[in-house]
Amino acid sequence: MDEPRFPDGFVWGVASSAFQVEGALEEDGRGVSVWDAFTRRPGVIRDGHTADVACDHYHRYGEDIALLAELGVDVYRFSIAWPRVVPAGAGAVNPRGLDFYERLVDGLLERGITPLPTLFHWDLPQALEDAGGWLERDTAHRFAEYVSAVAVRLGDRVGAWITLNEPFEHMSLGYALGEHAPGRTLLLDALPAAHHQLLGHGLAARLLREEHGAKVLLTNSYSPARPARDTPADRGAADAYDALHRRLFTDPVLLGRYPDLSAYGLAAGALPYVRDGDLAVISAPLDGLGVNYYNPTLLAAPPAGSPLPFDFAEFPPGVPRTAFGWPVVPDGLTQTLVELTELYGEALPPLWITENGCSCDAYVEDGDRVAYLDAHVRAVHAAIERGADVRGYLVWTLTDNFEWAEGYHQRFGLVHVDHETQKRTPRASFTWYRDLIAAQRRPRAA
Ligand code: GBH
Repeated sequence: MDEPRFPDGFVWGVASSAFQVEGALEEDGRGVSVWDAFTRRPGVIRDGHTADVACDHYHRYGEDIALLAELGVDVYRFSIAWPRVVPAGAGAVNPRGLDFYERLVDGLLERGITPLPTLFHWDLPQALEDAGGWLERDTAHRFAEYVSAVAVRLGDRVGAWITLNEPFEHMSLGYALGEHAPGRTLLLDALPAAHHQLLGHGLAARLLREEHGAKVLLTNSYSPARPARDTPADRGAADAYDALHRRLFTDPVLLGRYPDLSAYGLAAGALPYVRDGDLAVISAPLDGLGVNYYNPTLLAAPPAGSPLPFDFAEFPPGVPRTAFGWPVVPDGLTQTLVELTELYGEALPPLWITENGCSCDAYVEDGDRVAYLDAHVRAVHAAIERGADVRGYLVWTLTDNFEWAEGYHQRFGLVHVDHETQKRTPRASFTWYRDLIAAQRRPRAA
């Protein structure tokens, strides 16, 4: 098949996050985050890996900017660590923390790369977690204060911000299932962490737009919920998962109302922690919706006595897998983009693929990753042809990094990192992506 041609002005980029790459956890006055504490608990991270050094990006950011420039990306999505900026989560701002992001932003701008910072990618200051974390309403207000401090320093150079990364994953893995920091296992009692993250998003969105004239995006993970078998019970399970995974984090933002979770056996009718006026804040105007896509989710009816109205099912053995074991299903990305377009209609802002990529074991010759990325770029193009307004595509991620509970075992980078020496080695996928970007920029044949 011919190379797909994307619309003029389509944006290409890569994404990363602070805790996964920076290291230097104790430098320049950074406070402790929930992930610092979690990675020190025995048995929660594969092989006891920590992110104390990660990719040493805090010191090697210049080298990483040079790699971005070589790649030719338009935009770099990174995240700002709240504990560097407000070490205790509330109160005093740490100017040295902001200095680092200023150096990074200035370095990007010098190379003509647009910075796209995420303001929260899961590294909550531990002091706030000690006070209840995202289960507490207060955390939303502390988030807005931290965002304000960042925008005051960087708002003259940063035109667009992503408030939150994947609030569903943070709620479910962090507060419901205990697989991520802060390691709580509250199951459905984790739901306030959804509302308070969204409230924080809304408060931050309002101040960024009104006080700084900035554009605001929210990034969710989208994973089409597919019934394992075409039976009413499995379709019901898929609907319930869809309500919890997609609609709970999209309806309030775009439509100003929550889905009725009780219809899916997920919660009592009213969510008691939702106060009058909250939904007006949460549905503040949005300039773009970030879509992180890895794979669809297959759902089956739950076993008797399950606390949840769905059960996860396995894709059939014939479906290819990444090194992480995740199924490779590119048409799920087209499906997600087309469904968002059809379901939210006029209420949907432009879409951005803010993460897509795969784990692959290869040192440099990562043909599996090239195949994965190529198929997913085509899937985005197919969605555009079917009417989805997609403005950009960002690969997860530039360098191999600290992959949360998997430690350094999963390698998602276009660039290999030797975690002993910190040596960066661009892979075949780096060259492939560089060439794709260059080809897309060439003027069209008349
Ligand atoms: C993102 O989360 C994060 O934003 C990023 O920090 C992270 O490094 C990156 O992805 C890679 O993990 O059980 O086979 O169906 C991804 C969230 C949640 C995506 C679980 C895939 C299920 C795979 N993911 N999910 S499977």
